[in-house]
Formats: sequence, C-alpha cells, structure tokens
Amino acid sequence: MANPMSMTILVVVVLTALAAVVQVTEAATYVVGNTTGWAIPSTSTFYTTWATGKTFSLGDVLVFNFTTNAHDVATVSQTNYESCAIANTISLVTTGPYSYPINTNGTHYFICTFSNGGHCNSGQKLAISVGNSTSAASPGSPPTTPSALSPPPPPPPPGSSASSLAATLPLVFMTIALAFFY
Ligand SMILES: *[C@@H]1O[C@H](CO)[C@@H](O)[C@H](O)[C@H]1NC(C)=O
Ligand SMILES: *[C@@H]1O[C@H](CO)[C@@H](O)[C@H](O)[C@H]1NC(C)=O
Ligand SMILES: *[C@@H]1O[C@H](CO)[C@@H](O)[C@H](O)[C@H]1NC(C)=O
Ligand SMILES: *[C@@H]1O[C@H](CO)[C@@H](O)[C@H](O)[C@H]1NC(C)=O
Ligand SMILES: [Cu+2]
Repeated sequence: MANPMSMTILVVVVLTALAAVVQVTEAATYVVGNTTGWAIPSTSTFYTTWATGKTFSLGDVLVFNFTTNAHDVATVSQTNYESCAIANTISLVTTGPYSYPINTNGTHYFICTFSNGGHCNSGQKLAISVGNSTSAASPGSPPTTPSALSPPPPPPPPGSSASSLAATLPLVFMTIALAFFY
C-alpha cells in the first residue's frame, strides 16, 4: 500500500496538472482598437494593424466600444467586408458597447454601416482569423471545394479542452505507478 507521503505527492502532481489544463483554456477579452474603440480611425489600416500579431481563440470576446447612434457593428461576408456593402448583413448591433463572443473558427468580418458604408470605407472594418482550419488564406488562393471523387472528410477532432485532459491522463497514471514503487 502507498504511504501517506506518496499519496500527498500524487495529489499535488494531479492538482498541478489540472491547473495547467485550466490555464491553457482560459479565454481572453480584447477591446477592439484599444483606447480608440470602434470609430472612424485615423488611418484606413488601423484595425488591420490592431489585429496583426494577435491570436484569437474560441471563447475569446471582442468588445466593440462605441457610442450608440454614432456607429454600429455588422457581421458580414468577406465580399461585403471588402466592398463595404451594407445590405445583407449577417447580424447588426446598434447599441454600444457590444461584446462579441467568438464561437466559431474561421474568419470573422465586421463593418460599421453608418454613412451608407462611408465609415467602413474610411477604415472602420475588422477581419479576424480564428483557429487554423479556415478560409483565412490570403485572397487569391483557390477555395478548397471537395471533389466528388475524394473520400469524405474525417470526423471533426474532439474539443481542445477534452484533448488536453486526455493528454494529461497518461501522466496521472504514470504518477500513480511511481507513487507505489517509491
Ligand atoms: C492594446 O492593449 C493591449 C492589452 O489589452 C496591449 O497589450 C497593447 O500593447 C495595446 N496596444 C496599444 C497600441 O496600446
Ligand atoms: C469605452 O470608451 C469610453 C469612452 O472613450 C471609455 O471611457 C471606456 O473606458 C471604454 N471602455 C473600454 C472597455 O475600453
Ligand atoms: C478551432 O481551431 C483550433 C486551432 O487550430 C483547433 O484546435 C480546434 O480544434 C478548432 N475547433 C473547431 C470546432 O474546429
Ligand atoms: C489544426 O490544428 C490542429 C492542432 O494543432 C491539427 O491537429 C489540425 O490538423 C489542424 N488542421 C488544419 C486544417 O491544419
Ligand atoms: Cu461608424
């Protein structure tokens, strides 16, 4: 039978491993544009620059900080994002500030529809890429349409937290084994 000291070590190791998993999956909150908020920026590339170098993940939150009736936030297609077309928005939020939860991988496109797209044309537009299995590729790369002859795609991988936990389990069992030997 394992002695109390071994059991104590075991508990500490397990708790440390679980804490590491929790830390990895912690969500982040981003204030779009930092202190500029969601507004007509001083340069048309402002929000592109803001997003550069940031890694957005599922569960993160984007805060669009704007004054109601001065701006809005529309989620749009890539085509509408590029042309600042304000018809056929996917969603439209007119009350600020607005917290947008990132729920899907892929590229998310946002514009302000004010002035018939004038704010967007002045640079009030944002595109962010989430995850890796996305259409985030640069414009010009061919779309990946599945061929009728190719086999069906594999099932989606399990959630990241579940796989992290699964990766931790062998470590836990190894620790239990060691605790009994020493
Ligand atoms: C924006 O805020 C983030 C933290 O929220 C900070 O790391 C970054 O340096 C800020 N960028 C600018 C240009 O202030
Ligand atoms: C939103 O903008 C207002 C006015 O500029 C500012 O006082 C507030 O701190 C901002 N909120 C966030 C979350 O950055
Ligand atoms: C989203 O992308 C991340 C990073 O590549 C990946 O680990 C995760 O499995 C993806 N989730 C979904 C639901 O596609
Ligand atoms: C996405 O990332 C995960 C883990 O990093 C990897 O297993 C998966 O193959 C990637 N998917 C694509 C389409 O690159
Ligand atoms: Cu605006």
